[in-house]
Amino acid sequence: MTTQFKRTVCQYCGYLCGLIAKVEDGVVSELVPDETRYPYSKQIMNGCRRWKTILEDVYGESRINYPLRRVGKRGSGEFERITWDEALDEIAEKIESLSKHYGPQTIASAIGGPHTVYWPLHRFMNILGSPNNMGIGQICWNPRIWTETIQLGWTIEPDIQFGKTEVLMLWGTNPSQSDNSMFWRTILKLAKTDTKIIAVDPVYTQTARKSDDWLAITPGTDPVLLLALIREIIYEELYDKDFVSKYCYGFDELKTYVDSYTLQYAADVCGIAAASIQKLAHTLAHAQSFCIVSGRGVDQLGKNTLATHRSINILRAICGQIDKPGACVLNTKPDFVSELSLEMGEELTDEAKSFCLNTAITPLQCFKGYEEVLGYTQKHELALPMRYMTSAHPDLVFKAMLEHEPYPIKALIVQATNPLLTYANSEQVLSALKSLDLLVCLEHTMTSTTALADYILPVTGVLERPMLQLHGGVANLAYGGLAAIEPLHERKDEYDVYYELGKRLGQADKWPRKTLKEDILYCLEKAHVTEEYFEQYGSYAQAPQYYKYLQEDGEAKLRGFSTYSGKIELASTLFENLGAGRLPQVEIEEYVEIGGKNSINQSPRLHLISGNRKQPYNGSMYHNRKQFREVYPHPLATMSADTAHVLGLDEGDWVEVSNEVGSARFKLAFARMAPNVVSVDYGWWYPEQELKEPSFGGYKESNINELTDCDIQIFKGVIGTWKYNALRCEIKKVHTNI
Ligand SMILES: Nc1nc2c(c(=O)[nH]1)N[C@H]1C(S)=C(S)[C@@H](COP(=O)(O)OP(=O)(O)OC[C@H]3O[C@@H](n4cnc5c(=O)[nH]c(N)nc54)[C@H](O)[C@@H]3O)O[C@H]1N2
Ligand SMILES: Nc1nc2c(c(=O)[nH]1)N[C@H]1C(S)=C(S)[C@@H](COP(=O)(O)OP(=O)(O)OC[C@H]3O[C@@H](n4cnc5c(=O)[nH]c(N)nc54)[C@H](O)[C@@H]3O)O[C@H]1N2
Ligand code: SF4
Ligand SMILES: [Mo]
Repeated sequence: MTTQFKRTVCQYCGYLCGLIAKVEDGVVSELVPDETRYPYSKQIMNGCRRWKTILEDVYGESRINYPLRRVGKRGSGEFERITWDEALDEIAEKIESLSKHYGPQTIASAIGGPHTVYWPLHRFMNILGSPNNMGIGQICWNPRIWTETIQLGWTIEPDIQFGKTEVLMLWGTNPSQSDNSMFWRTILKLAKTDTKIIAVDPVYTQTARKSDDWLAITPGTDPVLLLALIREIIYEELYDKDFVSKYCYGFDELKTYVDSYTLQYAADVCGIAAASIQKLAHTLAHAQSFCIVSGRGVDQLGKNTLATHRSINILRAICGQIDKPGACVLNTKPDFVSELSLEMGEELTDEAKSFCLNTAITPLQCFKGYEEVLGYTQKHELALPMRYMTSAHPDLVFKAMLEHEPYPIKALIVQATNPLLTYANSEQVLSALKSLDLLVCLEHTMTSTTALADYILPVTGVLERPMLQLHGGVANLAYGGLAAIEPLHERKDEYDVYYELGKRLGQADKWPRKTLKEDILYCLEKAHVTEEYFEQYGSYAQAPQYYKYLQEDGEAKLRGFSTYSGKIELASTLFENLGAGRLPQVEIEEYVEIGGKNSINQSPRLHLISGNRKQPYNGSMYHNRKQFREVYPHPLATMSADTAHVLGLDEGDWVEVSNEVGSARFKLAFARMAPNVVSVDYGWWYPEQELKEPSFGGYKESNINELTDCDIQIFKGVIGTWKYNALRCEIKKVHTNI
């Protein structure tokens, strides 16, 4: 028997923690955390339940091991095993004939969160000539990336430093559940120091509990709070005058604009005492360094998402907290090959771009918007990843499937997402998927979505696949690890699937390298990272440099910021040209309707937060792990005991949460939180139920996306962000268990 010890990584969340695999005759018999690799900590590894299920996942019953082709009616759940050649030949033929008939834009793709690498898919689609990739690009990551790039010239990272960061604001994020790793450990350590931690969240989360102050904001009203903070800091002359006059553009306009955002107005709208807002403004303005980390709470607020991110950047800027130790650091150009080069953005022709559905409807998030911003960032050789930043609006893609307007979309490639559970408006998703001529899913397990597929392709994952996290190439930071074993059964890397399909569609010459590992090593080689180094250490990072805008940039000119004006954009002509106003535009009427004040509403209309993160689940993943279901057996709807009692509800009741879009059922739990708010888990399904029509794994029962919508008529705007938070719902007791 041969025994080897291989360094590899867990791939169940973005940290890619190092593991050492004991491999006996090609089979992993044991996994132990790699103590030499970042972000190792005994507490993290002990506290994380996910990596302990790796062997059961890789070798167990739940994985798909062979290519499958649908035999029965779509949705009948009947599939037969076929060979890879059959699968790839048939899919390539179908793609070719649909492209010939309708143009390549008829082929779309759907991606999910950062579970894998997407650039091989994007490369395939760029060469194929379709602009239509949809995913999470309007409601996760992009809003922050767009606003930082437009206002600050590039993306930033929080720079939390013990002893330097005086105030840490956790704005609409709950790392105790969503991170549970290094960042959460850092917060726990910071909580024991003098750093003041402030949580802005309608819910008194575990994160809020570790904070010094908790601001129980009314959902969706964040930009009002921010503009009031900005007003107070400006009107009390607490802002950094030197920094503002030298490096910021549009201060006078800003000052006039925020005039109406008084402390009292914000208090009325946000449900936070005026004195607390005032105190916060002064705390921030007097802090040597403050750091703001925002999350999903503000990324999913419809139009107010843009206003929130813009206002956060303004707040940082007027206090001089940009590219400064303990506050935030402007990222630098990656030393390795950028995501844009890996995805081969240059292959997408202008004609293909002209079929982008977003242009004119979401004028920033489209190729035109992308290229305009690229024009500024390129001054400093910075480039955002193209396919993420131009990702198609799902409502437009689904409507093009259903109504064939402005042209028909007939095929969808689904990679690492479960749209029937995680995309907005599950019923629209279902009808759209049913209408397709070709639905291909690259998956690990059977899901509600794969039940609708024509072909299900088994792909590799943890232990079998090398991985490199590049953060879209927006930072000079890359990390990952190699595979420990060869792919099991007939699983293939996603890369191989696209390369093989590409070859069948005449793309052979366009793929310079032939495997995922080759491309990963090629990418790192530019930063002088060898295979041996990568295997041993797994990461590439450089120490942050601060105050880069002061560096000389040829001819003794200061570097400044790669924005429209060369300064930090408090007011933005670019946003104005795109139709989003020179200063953050706030939508507020509907939030006030339910009442932001600290009184309980007598009407049954509530604020709905959909998408509470809970360990050990991730989105719709891991609901098939028995040991997880034992610790966390039910989908929860959480509200304050006071609100529940007014509605005649009690803890443990099964309730139906509903609105004009749909309904779903949850178990009621109590927590300390703002009045008139209900916060509901997302991604819930019942894999033990039949995976075929009509149940599709119980996708309807407790799926909060039965109540959400991404209707472009409501959410059109520069990015097209829709709402998963600050929605409306009603709630009533039901007498059936699930
Ligand atoms: N366990 C687990 N971890 C995950 C994931 C998962 O599904 N499960 N998903 C991953 C993904 S894709 C992402 S994007 C990240 C997200 O990570 P986070 O951004 O940390 O997401 P949440 O943990 O949901 O925290 C969001 C917080 O915002 C609050 N909130 C809701 N509405 C508002 C509002 O209007 N204003 C303010 N200020 N706050 C509001 C919520 O109450 C909640 O506490 O998590 C990642 N990590
Ligand atoms: N209501 C509501 N909806 C939301 C959110 C919310 O807060 N509220 N959050 C949104 C956000 S921020 C995000 S990021 C999305 C997340 O949405 P998704 O990414 O769709 O979420 P998951 O349920 O984690 O789906 C992952 C799927 O990919 C499969 N998978 C895992 N790893 C791999 C892999 O390596 N390769 C392949 N091919 N498949 C793999 C899993 O088996 C699973 O079926 O959900 C969004 N939807
Ligand atoms: S924190 Fe847990 S799930 Fe995330 S990579 Fe590390 S071991 Fe895996
Ligand atoms: Mo996300």
